[in-house]
Amino acid sequence: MKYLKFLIINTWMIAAVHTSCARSKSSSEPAPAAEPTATNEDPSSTITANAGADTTVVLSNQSVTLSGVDSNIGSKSVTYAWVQTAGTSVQLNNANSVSPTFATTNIKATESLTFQLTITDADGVSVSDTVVVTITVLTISGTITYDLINHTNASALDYSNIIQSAIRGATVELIDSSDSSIAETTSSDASGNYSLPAYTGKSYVIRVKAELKKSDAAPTWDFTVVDNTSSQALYVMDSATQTVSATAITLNLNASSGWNGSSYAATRVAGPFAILDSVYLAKEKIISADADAVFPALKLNWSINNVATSGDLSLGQIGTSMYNGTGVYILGAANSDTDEYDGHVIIHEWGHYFENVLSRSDSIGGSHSISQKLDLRVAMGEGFGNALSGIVTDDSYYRDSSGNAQGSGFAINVETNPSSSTGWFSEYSVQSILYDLYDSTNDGSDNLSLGFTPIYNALVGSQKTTDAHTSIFSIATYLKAVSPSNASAIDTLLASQNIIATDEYGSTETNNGGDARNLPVYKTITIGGSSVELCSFATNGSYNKLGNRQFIRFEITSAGSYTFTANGQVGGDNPAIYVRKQGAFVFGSSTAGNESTTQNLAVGKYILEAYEVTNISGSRTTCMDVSISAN
Ligand SMILES: [Ca+2]
Ligand SMILES: [Ca+2]
Ligand SMILES: [Ca+2]
Ligand SMILES: [Ca+2]
Ligand SMILES: [Zn+2]
Repeated sequence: MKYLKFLIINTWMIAAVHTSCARSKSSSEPAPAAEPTATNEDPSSTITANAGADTTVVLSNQSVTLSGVDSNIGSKSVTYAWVQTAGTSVQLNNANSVSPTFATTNIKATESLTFQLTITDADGVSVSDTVVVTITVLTISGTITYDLINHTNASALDYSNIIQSAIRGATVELIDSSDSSIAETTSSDASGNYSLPAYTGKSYVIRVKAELKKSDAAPTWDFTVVDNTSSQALYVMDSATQTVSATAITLNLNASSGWNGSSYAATRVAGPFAILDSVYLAKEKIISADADAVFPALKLNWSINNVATSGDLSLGQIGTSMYNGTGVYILGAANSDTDEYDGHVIIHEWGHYFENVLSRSDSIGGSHSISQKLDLRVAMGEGFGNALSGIVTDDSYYRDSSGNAQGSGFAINVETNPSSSTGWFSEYSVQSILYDLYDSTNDGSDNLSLGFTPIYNALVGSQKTTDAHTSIFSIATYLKAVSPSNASAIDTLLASQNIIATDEYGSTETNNGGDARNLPVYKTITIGGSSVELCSFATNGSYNKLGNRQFIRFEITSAGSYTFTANGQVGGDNPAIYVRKQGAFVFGSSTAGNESTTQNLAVGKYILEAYEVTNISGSRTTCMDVSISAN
């Protein structure tokens, strides 16, 4: 503490110890050692400044008052000017008074603020002093967890082994009990820890939201777990009321499974947080490959009423866990099929969202299983979803629990390389290839450990703009292009699944899936030339199975009007044709009987899909002649 001239003791509102004073008449004034010149002045004309004593206050909703001192002013007229010189900026009210105030509402952690008072007299002589105000912030902090139920080796839920696992990245709010307003918001960290600054003397509820949100700068995301049977209300977990007095509060919260040993007897609070944590893992995996990923908003709809019956989504009739192009829906009906703890199922469906918004999928969806021969677009999408669930979790076992007391289930090891029904039409082949490309466990023909980044780069790069349909041919071609040193090892892996991918069209493929009519994968056609024969058949099942739909690739080199015809060879045939460009719908024609349609097309490469309409749900072999002519 140092006074320039005459020390005059005053009272001050904030009592403690001073720091320093300084005086200046001008910026060129000598250091204090030279100040004795000022002693020639009339003492009564010399002013001093005292900004009050350093102090500590506990954060509250009360404003803090600074207290300057009227020192040795005598009859002089002086002005006061307070400025903040250190610490998080606060708004000083009445900064030109002796005792200004400031609010601490933007102080979030204990810190010291420094303020300087300058008193200037009518002669322009000014003197200054500083004061340090330390704001002690009391927090409510702790760890948030949910009851994680893992699987038995038989893929049932293992209620004898419930682990309290961190709720990571979730929004945590401090709700002011007096008016239910949101006082503070944060997110839990990767260990489930949170900390919120609270005001002494107030009461709060801690609310944990089943959401992952970040919107400030890339990467950004917006994932929410909502109840589709309750107007898509967001799931939350609230604490008991906490009153802050003189000390910080430690408050750990756990979302309970609701399991009482034999059934779900209480609210299944943990369910939405289990879903959220699978999404957290998936999001983190993408960010590991792309630190600037921007995820469009996604709602994950879950309810204990979500049953394996199709119908009204708002009643829980979701049919199966699925992505419908807008949202993800997750089964939740106990004693039938619950999926909130089946993380691979959730990540598989999230993978369809990823394909839709950040990559590209031309899949037409529909029912499928790993043993079936599928439309190549479906095989790619479903195989990718299964592979992604293994990649994200670094657990190759895709498990789906179900049944009474969630006591049964099945598993698919995506690491397993199938030995039968292999090929470009098999999701089993696709998932094993994609997983083997990623993983570092060599098995079979797998000697590759590319990690996720090259797969991600192919998915969000060339796969989005392929002129072919999205398939194992396109992704494999682009993976070889981005890692040419691994091209031959990738070919070896593909060959072990009876796949030859020399280009995105599979032009040199020889595996016909048991029917010569499936090759080439994309037929070619001469515009204005002879018709091309395609055969649609359902020997592998209907709608989305291999052989239902056949493809022709063609290129328009001159924009204009073109006529497309598809004529069945037998009475009763009902062909339909669709044309797409880089996966986007251009036109479709599906009338009774044969098709003939005239369309204006821009220059570019297109894929024509033709099929027998009966094969959407039934079985009929229809061979048709397709032609394209310029008008
Ligand atoms: Ca399940
Ligand atoms: Ca591998
Ligand atoms: Ca492997
Ligand atoms: Ca037709
Ligand atoms: Zn799927």
